[in-house]
Amino acid sequence: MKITDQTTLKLVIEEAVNNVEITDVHTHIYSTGFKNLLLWGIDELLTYHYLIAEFFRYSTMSYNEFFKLSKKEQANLIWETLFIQNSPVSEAQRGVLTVLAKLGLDLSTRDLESYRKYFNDMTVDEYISKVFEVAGVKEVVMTNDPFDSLEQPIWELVGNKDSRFKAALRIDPLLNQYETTYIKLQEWGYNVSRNLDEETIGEIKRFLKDWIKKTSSLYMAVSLPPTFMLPEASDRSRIIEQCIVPVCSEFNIPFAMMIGVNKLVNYDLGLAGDSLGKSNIEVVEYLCKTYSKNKFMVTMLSRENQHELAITARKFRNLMVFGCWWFLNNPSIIEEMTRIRMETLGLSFIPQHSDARVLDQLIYKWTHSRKIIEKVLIDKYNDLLVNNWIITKEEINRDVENIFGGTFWTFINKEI
Ligand code: RAT
Ligand code: ZN
Repeated sequence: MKITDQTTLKLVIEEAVNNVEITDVHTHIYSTGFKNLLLWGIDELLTYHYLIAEFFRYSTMSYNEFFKLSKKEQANLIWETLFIQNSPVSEAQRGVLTVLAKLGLDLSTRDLESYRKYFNDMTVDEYISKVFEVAGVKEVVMTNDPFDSLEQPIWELVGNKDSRFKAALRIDPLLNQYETTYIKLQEWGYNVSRNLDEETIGEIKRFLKDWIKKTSSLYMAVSLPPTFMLPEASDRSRIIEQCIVPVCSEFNIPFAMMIGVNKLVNYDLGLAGDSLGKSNIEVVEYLCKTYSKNKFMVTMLSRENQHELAITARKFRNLMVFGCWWFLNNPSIIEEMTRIRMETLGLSFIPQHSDARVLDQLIYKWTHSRKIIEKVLIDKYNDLLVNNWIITKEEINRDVENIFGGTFWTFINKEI
């Protein structure tokens, strides 16, 4: 179907974006086999660490006192403070409302207990299917940490049985705290030492290969500080170049780098205490150039890095830019970043991931992002129409399928 006017164009784009089934390339949710690691329901939604940080903007309660409370008590306090005593206009606050509204709950009552009851009446299996359906998500990539003492035994015993959930091997401790992590590797039977001698390098590679196979990971991933540099005389630099890069190459999987987090600038806030800083784009250039047969997925946390990251992806086809990470997940910034990327890279990038930590968040993260990406697409296709470039419905569907999942899968399966 050829589209020759703006009204039809808008309707066709809206339909395509609303109906597309998403592959969410980075989340923190898990299939049911992972038991309590999968967070869901209203109390988890309200105690999301983004909201804990926002709660302390208003509250004078001590951090300690707050963290001693039960989850339900924390949720009550956050509801009262961020939703009743103040209007919930921040993106994370608005997100809770979008979830409840999309689930069909009546927000006019503001009755937290009745919302609790809705979740209590649901089994987790029913709820996973419900959330995937409402969010229009067909599959998600988890964050799988072999160093997590709760997660590790699950992989040893059960593993993942739900094909809607895919794995990604997350190796922060190996790259960011090798000085303590090597002891764990020793305990698990890998003959590593504090010094990265030849045998240790071989054993770290064996560890990585074992876990890629055990989890069927689609990519290896790490989050990194703004000071991340490479090459340099550090454990991290050596492990990346001598272990990660060759193992990723052997399995033809990308190395995903999430760059720019300053951990625990406020230690007392725990997970809510991390911040950000501007990072070095040179490190991305170095890796993409030096290891041109390797694939890299990169997202950066600072707004200031976004333009140069998009430009770097023009220079290196082995680089896939993805998502509006964490503090960038605000509508104004998502729109800006999506425009920069589309104007620079066409459709050859992954505009968004949800980063959902609570299952239910798939609903709001994707409801909000779909709308923004749709708005940018309408503008961009309109620019084509002005020049009498007649686009078809099929072409729009193809493009939308790609940016919401196809591009990721093509990159995963591609030999560079
Ligand atoms: O967005 C978040 O929830 C952060 O706490 C992090 O998990 C971040 O997304 C990460 O993957 O390190
Ligand atoms: Zn994350």
